[in-house]
Amino acid sequence: MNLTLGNKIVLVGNGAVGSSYAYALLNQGLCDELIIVDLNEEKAKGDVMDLNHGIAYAPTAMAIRYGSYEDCKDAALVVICAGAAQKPGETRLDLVNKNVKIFKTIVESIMDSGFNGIFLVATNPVDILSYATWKFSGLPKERVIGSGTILDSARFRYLLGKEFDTAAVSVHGYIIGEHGDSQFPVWSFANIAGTPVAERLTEERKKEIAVKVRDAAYEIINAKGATYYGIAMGLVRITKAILRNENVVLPVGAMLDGEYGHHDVFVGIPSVITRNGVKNIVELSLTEDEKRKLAKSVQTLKDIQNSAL
Ligand code: 6V0
Repeated sequence: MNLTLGNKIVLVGNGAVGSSYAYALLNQGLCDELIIVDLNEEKAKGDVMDLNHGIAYAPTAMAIRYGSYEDCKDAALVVICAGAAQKPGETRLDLVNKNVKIFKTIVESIMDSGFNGIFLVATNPVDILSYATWKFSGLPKERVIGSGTILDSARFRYLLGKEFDTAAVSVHGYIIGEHGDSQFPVWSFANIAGTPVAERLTEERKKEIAVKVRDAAYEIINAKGATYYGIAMGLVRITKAILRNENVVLPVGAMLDGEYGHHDVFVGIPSVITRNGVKNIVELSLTEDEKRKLAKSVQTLKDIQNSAL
């Protein structure tokens, strides 16, 4: 990557997720410049004004303005939250064809600007659209990151934290695979301060927790129409890992290239994140059952990928 790039971020898609991301970014003072691009120019300009009125109380100064794809030229990071959202009763995968089309136009316009940074993708179905971004952009796989299972893993850690009355930050565990119905928790690695949690839970309780994590989006969408705060925090966490070159392990959407025996597919998987994007994928020693579940999740994604791209 071009390390002369500063920490300018372009946000494409300023709906519920995008605007929550912008707000979380402002609160954490992570970049000097934030450009917002959206088809709905009026709403985006309104948000730009509103966000600017919070700068006096933000941790650092930030230039926030409405912009265009031309602004991606010297951006370190382009975050895409644009597209159609999941409707009640609709699975994430139902959205695929609609959003692949939108992404072709968006990603090609971004690349036409001369963009040479990192893509972070949140739009659903996120694993397929991360793959589409990689394909349409022609960038090395390391420079396209999906939000993957960052949110699902946070939901998992939150629930385990409640279960054991321990802060979620002290709970370590990953949901891996598709950001969708075939995802699963890696129980063999879930721990609090190195102490495995699986052996302290009944099979029935483990199943309940996994289902609660998997179906959380449906529950929230039924209650309020969309989910956005949790994913916004997850996106900001990934943004921080990139811009601060953290070398931290996060469960993001990364391209498997032989890891876990799979190729040519983006899935949520623990990965080391740096200023250059995905430095490497962490290969957990999965149990046979977990390997089977990952293979099933990969196959689900590949079937859609093959028909949509
Ligand atoms: P929203 O509130 O409808 O916002 C979508 C935004 O995209 C709107 O502002 C549109 O104007 C804009 N838009 C649409 N087409 C274009 C285009 N061609 N160019 C520029 N802007 C465009 O949806 P919401 O913000 O709720 O969700 C956005 C996406 O995030 C959806 O696909 C969700 O399913 C997805 N989510 C992903 C999550 C994850 O874990 N990865 C979590 C929650 C939602």
